[in-house]
Amino acid sequence: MSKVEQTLVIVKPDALQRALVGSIIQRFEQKGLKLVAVKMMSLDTAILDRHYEHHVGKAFYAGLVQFMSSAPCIVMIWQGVEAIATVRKLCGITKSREAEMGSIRGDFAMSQQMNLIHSSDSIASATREMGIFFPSESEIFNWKSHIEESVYADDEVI
Ligand code: 3AN
Repeated sequence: MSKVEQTLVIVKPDALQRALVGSIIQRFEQKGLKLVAVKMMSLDTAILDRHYEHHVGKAFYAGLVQFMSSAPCIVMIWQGVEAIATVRKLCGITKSREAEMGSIRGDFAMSQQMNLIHSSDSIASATREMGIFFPSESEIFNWKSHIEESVYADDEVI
């Protein structure tokens, strides 16, 4: 079974407002992950209700929708060996002020809601979320990275 995974990342409105989009994307590139899809989107209630189906109805949900639709988001798919867990670690835990230093939330954020970034938390979530934000296969690029043989040993990419 291949260990190469794809994971959905959303750079949230607070990151755009704080001009952190470039710094956040740079973290993923520097780690050695491969960008295979990217676009800017305004997220409306319909798409947020699908994405956050497990949070609909919670006390913080109305505020979350208001925040997530307050400015556009950058939606991306990153690919790599065990990319789902790796990207979660790069992002840091939900409550940013307690997130590990060195993570994106740990270094750049203080809030539990305005925590700059979302990433899929499992293979099932990644598959579901990529289907919501990138319903067309034509938006996902299968390109040959020239640095990959310096990022991974041959027997790591199976
Ligand atoms: P994560 O994005 O770290 O996977 P989830 O899925 O638990 O976290 O929550 C989704 C989003 O909902 C968070 N990124 C955050 O913006 C918001 N959120 C989660 N819990 C709270 C809370 N207790 N109060 C306010 N916003 C929250």
